[in-house]
Amino acid sequence: MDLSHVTRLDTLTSWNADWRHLKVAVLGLGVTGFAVADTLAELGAEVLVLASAADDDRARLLEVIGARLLQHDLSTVPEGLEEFGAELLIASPGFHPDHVVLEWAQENGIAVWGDIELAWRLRDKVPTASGEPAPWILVTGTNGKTTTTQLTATFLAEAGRRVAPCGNIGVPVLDAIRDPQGWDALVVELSSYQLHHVKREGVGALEPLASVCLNIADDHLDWHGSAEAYRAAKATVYANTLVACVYNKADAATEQMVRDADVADGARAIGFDLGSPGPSDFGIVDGILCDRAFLDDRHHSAIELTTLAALAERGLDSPHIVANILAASALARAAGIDVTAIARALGHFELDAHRIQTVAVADGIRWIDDSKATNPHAAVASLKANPSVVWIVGGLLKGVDVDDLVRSQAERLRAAVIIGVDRSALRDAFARHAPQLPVFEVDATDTGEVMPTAVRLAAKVAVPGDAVLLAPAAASMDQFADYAERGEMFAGAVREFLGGGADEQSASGH
Ligand code: UMA
Repeated sequence: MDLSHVTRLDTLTSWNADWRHLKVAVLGLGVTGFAVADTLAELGAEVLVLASAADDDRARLLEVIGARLLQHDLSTVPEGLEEFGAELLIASPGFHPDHVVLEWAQENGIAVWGDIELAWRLRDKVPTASGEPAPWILVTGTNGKTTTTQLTATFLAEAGRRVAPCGNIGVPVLDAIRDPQGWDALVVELSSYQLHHVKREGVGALEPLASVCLNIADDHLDWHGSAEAYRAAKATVYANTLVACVYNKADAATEQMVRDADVADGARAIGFDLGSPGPSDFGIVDGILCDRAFLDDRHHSAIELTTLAALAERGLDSPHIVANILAASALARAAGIDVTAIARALGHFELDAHRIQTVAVADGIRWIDDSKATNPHAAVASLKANPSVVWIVGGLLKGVDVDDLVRSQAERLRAAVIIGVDRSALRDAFARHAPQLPVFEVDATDTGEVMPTAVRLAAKVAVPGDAVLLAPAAASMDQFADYAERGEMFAGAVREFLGGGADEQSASGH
C-alpha cells in the first residue's frame, strides 16, 4: 500500500495516537479554547493559544498546564504565530470564517479544525463496556436545539444510560469525552458555527448514530456570509449518519438536506411534525403523540408516547415544544430507548429558564420572558401563542432582515417597545408595516435601566388579556452579558414594578 500521501494529521484519530510535539495554535480562549489547549497539552502537543482579551483565570491555568498564551488584538496575524510554525490550527466557534488568522492559515496550507473534529478523533479515550467509543447523537436547527438536546438526554438517562448532553449547550464536547467515568452516549448540540468546521467525508468526519436538523430559518447571516452558507453548514449534521436522520416534515428544507446527505447503508429518514404520521414518522393522532417508525408493523399501527393532555398538565404543550418532544423521541428510539422510559421522563422534564417563561400574572396581564428568542423564527413561535401582545423587541439583529417578522406579526400587537443600541431597522419596519401601532423606544444606555424602562412603558399600554412578551428576535450582547442576564433583568424589573401585585408567579414554561 502506498502511504506516501498520508500526513501526520491523518494518523491522529485516537486518544492513543502520537500527538506529542504536534504544534497546534488555538484561536480563542473561551470555554472551547481552554478545553482544546488543556486536552492537547495533556497529549504532549505544543500549544500556542491566541486570544485578544484573556480571562485571567484561564490565562493562569494555561501556564499550569504548560500551554503558551499569545495575547494580541488579532486584527492582524501576530508575528509570534508566524514564528511558531503551527501544523494545525483549532478555531473557537465564535471566529468568523473570514477572520484574518483563519484566512492566513488557509493561504499557508495549515489545517484548520474545530473543537468538534478534535473531540471526535479522541472519542475513544474512555470506551463503553463493549469496548467501542460512545455513540454520538447530533442536534442542530435554528431553534429548539437546547431543549431537544436536553429532552433526548433525559430520555436516555431514564432508560438507565449514562449520557452527556454537551456541545453548544455549554459543555465543550472535549470535556465530556475526557470525563473519567465514561458515557454510554453523547447528545451533542451543534451550532452552525461548529458545523461549519465539521468535515463531511474523509479522516475526522463524524459518524453519528442519529442526527436532526429541527428547522431552518435565517440566522447568523453576518457570521456565515449568506443564507446558503448557513444552510449548508446545518446540512452537514446528517453526513454519515448510521441509523436515523430525523427531519421536520413541516420544514421542507430539512427533508431536502436528508435527501442530499451521504449516509451509511441502511440509515433511515424519519419525519416528525404535529400532523398525522405516515409509516416511518413521528406525529399526533387524536391528541396522542405516536411513534410510527420504530415498530415492526408500522404500516398498520403506531406506538403511543404520551398525550397532549398529559403534556398540557406539565406546561409542555406549546406547539414548538411538542415538535421538540417528537424529534427527541425519534432520536431516543433510534438509540433503542423504550417508549415507557420516554413517557416517564416527560413526567419530570423541566424546561430551562428564559424560554417562554411566565414570570408574573397581574390584573389579567401575563408577563412572559422569552429572552432565548434570539432570532425572528423563535420570536414568531412565541408571538403566535398569544392573541394580543405588547412586544418588547430588539438588540443585536445579526444581519437578519426584520421586515417580514414585523409585517407578519403586526396584527396581534397592541404595542411595541424597542430596546437595543441600534433601533433603526425595527423603527423603520414598524413605520412601514404597522404605522398606526404605538411604538416606544428605550434609549437608556445604562444596562440596569433598560428593562425597568421597557416594563414601565409596556405597563402603560397593556390591558387585561394581553401578554407583555420579551421576545427580542435579536442577540443580547449590545446591552447585556447574554440572553440569561437579559431575561433575569426583565423578570426582576417586572417583579419590582408589580411589587406584591402579582396574582401568580411561575417558574414553569408555557
Ligand atoms: N473571540 C475573539 N474574536 C472573535 C471571536 C471570539 O476574540 O472574532 C473571543 C471571545 O471573546 C472569547 C473567545 O474568543 O473570549 C472564544 O469565544 P467563542 O465565541 O468561540 O466562545 P466559547 O466560550 O468557546 O463558547 C463556544 C460557543 N460560543 C459561540 O459559538 C459564540 C458556546 O455557545 C458553546 O456553548 C461553547 O463554545 C461550548 O461548545 C454559545 C452561543 O452563543 C452558547 N452559541 C451560539 C448560539 O447558540 O446562537 C452559536
